[in-house]
Amino acid sequence: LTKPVNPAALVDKLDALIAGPGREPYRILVVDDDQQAAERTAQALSNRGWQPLIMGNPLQALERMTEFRPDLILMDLYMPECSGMELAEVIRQKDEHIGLPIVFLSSCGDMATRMAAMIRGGDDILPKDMDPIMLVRALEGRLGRSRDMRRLMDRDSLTGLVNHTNIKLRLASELSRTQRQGATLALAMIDLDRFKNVNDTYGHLTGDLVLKSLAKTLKRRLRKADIVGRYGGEEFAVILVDVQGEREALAIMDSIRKGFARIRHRGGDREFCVTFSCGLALSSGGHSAEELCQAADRAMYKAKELGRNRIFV
Ligand code: GH3
Ligand code: MG
Ligand code: MG
Ligand code: MG
Repeated sequence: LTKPVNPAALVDKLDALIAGPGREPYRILVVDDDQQAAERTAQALSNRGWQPLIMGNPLQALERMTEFRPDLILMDLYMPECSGMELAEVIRQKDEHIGLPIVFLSSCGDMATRMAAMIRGGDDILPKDMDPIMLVRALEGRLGRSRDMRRLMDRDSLTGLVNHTNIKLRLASELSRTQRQGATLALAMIDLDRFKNVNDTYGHLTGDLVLKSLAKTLKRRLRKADIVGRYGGEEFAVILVDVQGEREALAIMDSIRKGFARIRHRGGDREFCVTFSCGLALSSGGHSAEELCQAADRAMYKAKELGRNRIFV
């Protein structure tokens, strides 16, 4: 930093260094019909290293929620089309948004309004003319707690991967982005071959170690942007974002398949290998998460039928 250092900027910089790289920046959805006010707020959030997305219209905001996956919504209480309270009520109807912090900004501080805002789904109401740096500070603790809680809820405890519910939400988000950007994504469904045999021969704990080892292999070999989830017991789902096409997706998954099949697992004083079968489905938009899961699942069963330890598109 160059002297003279702005104290707030210094604290932000040090905080960012302590948090370390690799942590996803907080995503904040700013909903406000007043463009200038929204941009002032967004600037303060960006300065803190967070990622704001401004939506001037509540319905537009609702549409982009799936894809943007906000960590918090900062919303003007009064907007022409629909009030912030109405939007909060609609958002709260979805299971995945029950714990999503919604903070209102309002210049109206009377008790009746505050009560109504809380009752209708808000978590807090802050003054609209609040100093942006103070606003960032006010949101920070709330964001940290809600991320920590979601990390516990969204992850599978054995493998640390994204769990079933969450991988489907991530797929919906990536499909929406894929369509908007004219890109292509691939979904790979993986199922371990004859895994019941592994448990029966070497025991359940050894089976668990094999599941962990597959999770580690997938994480290590995929790109950072790709998303890996534990879809079920011995089933995994991989979202390959931005692939050129079938050939690339197939090459990526086939190299992982070969690599994993070479790993020697220990079971007591013996060593053994495990393989998996994989089904691939691609989309450039126009499919629901459910449809793509079904297509990848069908392809996976085809791979089993054809003799296992292979990939079917
Ligand atoms: P296939 O090649 O047809 O997939 O054969 P399979 O034996 O893998 O298939 P099946 O669906 O019959 O068995 C899946 C097994 O996965 C049964 C279950 O005991 C095991 N499994 C599921 N979840 C876990 C887990 O968390 N830990 C362990 N150790 N085993 C699990
Ligand atoms: Mg307004
Ligand atoms: Mg299975
Ligand atoms: Mg299996």
